[in-house]
Amino acid sequence: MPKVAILTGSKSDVPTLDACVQMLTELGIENELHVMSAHRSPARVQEFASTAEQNGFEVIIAAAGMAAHLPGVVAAYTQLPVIGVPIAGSTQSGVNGLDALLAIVQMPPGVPVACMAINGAKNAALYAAAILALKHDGVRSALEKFREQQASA
Ligand code: RP5
Repeated sequence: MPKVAILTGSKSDVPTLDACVQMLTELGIENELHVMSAHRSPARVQEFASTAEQNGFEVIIAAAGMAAHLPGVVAAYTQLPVIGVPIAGSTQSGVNGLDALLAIVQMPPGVPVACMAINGAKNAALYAAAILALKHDGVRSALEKFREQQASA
């Protein structure tokens, strides 16, 4: 099965990403969550992103709050699809993730990232699955089953 990387800018973001890990796991998609920051540990981000494809990852989900440049920096170092998740974190900025949403959605032309809703961790997993379903029949079947169950619930 394919492998998805979930990167996030801080340990404080991890609880918000539980829904992403759960959804990927429910769909049978192997996933790894790593904390790394575009500004606090930029070398780690560069190393991970530039070797992600050769390490077997097919999609990267990158979540961050505030001035959320992690998805864009990751996308600069890889041609894999990058799905950004703006986080409304614990920090009392008063804007509830709008800062991160605008930072992620407003990528200048040339290096795109997808952008989910604020704290849209579950949809990031489902969007990653939709990309993988183009190539992996097992993911396509799992996604179809999920949609059917969701409709009947
Ligand atoms: C961002 O800054 C992180 O993604 C997090 O959402 C926010 C605050 O980080 P902490 O101060 O909680 O580590 O880089």
